[in-house]
Amino acid sequence: MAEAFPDVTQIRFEGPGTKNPLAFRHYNPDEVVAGMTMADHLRFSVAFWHTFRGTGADQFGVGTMVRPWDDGTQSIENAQRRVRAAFEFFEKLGVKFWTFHDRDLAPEGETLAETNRNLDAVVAVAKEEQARTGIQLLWGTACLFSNPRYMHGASTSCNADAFAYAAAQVKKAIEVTHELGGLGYTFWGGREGYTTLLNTDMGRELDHLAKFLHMAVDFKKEIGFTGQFYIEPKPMEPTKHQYDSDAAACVAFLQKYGLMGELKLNLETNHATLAGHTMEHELETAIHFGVFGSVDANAGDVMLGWDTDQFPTDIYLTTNVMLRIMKAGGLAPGGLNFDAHVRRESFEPIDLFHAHVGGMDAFARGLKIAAKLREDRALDDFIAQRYGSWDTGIGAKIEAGKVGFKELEAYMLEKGEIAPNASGRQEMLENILNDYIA
Ligand code: XLS
Ligand code: NI
Ligand code: NI
Repeated sequence: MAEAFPDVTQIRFEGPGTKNPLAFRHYNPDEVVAGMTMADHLRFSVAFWHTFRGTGADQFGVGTMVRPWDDGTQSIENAQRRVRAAFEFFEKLGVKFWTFHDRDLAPEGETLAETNRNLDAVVAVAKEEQARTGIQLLWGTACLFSNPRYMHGASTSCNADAFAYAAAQVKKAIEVTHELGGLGYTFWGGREGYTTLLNTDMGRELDHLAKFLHMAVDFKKEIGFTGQFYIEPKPMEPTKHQYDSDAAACVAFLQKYGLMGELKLNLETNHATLAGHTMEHELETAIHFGVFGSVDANAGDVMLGWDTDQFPTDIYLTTNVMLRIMKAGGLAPGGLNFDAHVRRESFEPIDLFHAHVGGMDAFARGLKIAAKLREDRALDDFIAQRYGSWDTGIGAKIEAGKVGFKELEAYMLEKGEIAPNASGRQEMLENILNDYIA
């Protein structure tokens, strides 16, 4: 097959001064930062659905993307050619991981059996390309939201047959993920939610979602798939209320249904902001409850209230994300998956490179800044000192569980008033952060 991107050779690190738009200014894969290579810290992954299936279509118009390797047909040959083009892209970009949905890879057939055969034919090419390049599958997933059969949801549908079909589809998706040596498998509940409670038995739907995940866990163990399972929080879109609305809601769900330890979270920036949270809030929550898994690296638009899935370019964001990832002890076996697409107006193949190079450089800068902040304890010392009252005296007794309300009443009756409060120094800390980002 002719090259899909003939004008691009390997993207290389040229350093901050370069004027070459197709070079890294900051991402230098073998450079060691805080004891680990940048490649190992960042574990970049390309999302096949956006980068190789995104058409640029929106509610107001048809697609705009020019993709010379794609003849626009639903043929298996076209699907296989697309996979080869994708691996050429991954290689030239220099990423080590990719992700896909079953239906991005191969077209649906007339029957489930034919659909499964189509998938196998394309997975065979992906397997060949993985072996040729050494690029690994970060996670696979199933598309349980596009086909009209899932209009009421998949595992949370009112129609039991939809649950059964989804189970068959996920079974196959886990099998091919296993076949490709995937490091994980993601459940994003595309339509697992509702649009009105007037027609919804919410408790029953939640029970069904849990049942579905338990079946998936059982099946995974049965076939010896050891990859990490993830659920991906998102509060809305396409439904009005999605059940996995944010990290905290996911923790409550996993706990109630006995799934803690089986699933971790794949956190996405734009989903955090849709939920009214910062990405760092979602990361802190997941880390605290022991369910941090992987990241869908993207960004929303402050002016637009939907999942615009843009490439991350904001250094404050990448710094804050990398601070938490380093705090969590790293990403592996997760990664930074660019669940992001180029704008409708950026329709040429080369724009795919600009987008990913920019996202990778933004994260490389975030990593270097976060590493320096940590090394200098520029924020950590302040936080430790802020909580100093808990290290000795009454604070230490409370933390150790040595006192109750009666002892605390006696303590306060004797002391009369609390020790003076100290300033939170937010503005000073913002200035320190700016110093490191500059
Ligand atoms: C959609 C989700 C989706 C998942 C994979 O908003 O982010 O892309 O990551 O199904
Ligand atoms: Ni995502
Ligand atoms: Ni998303």
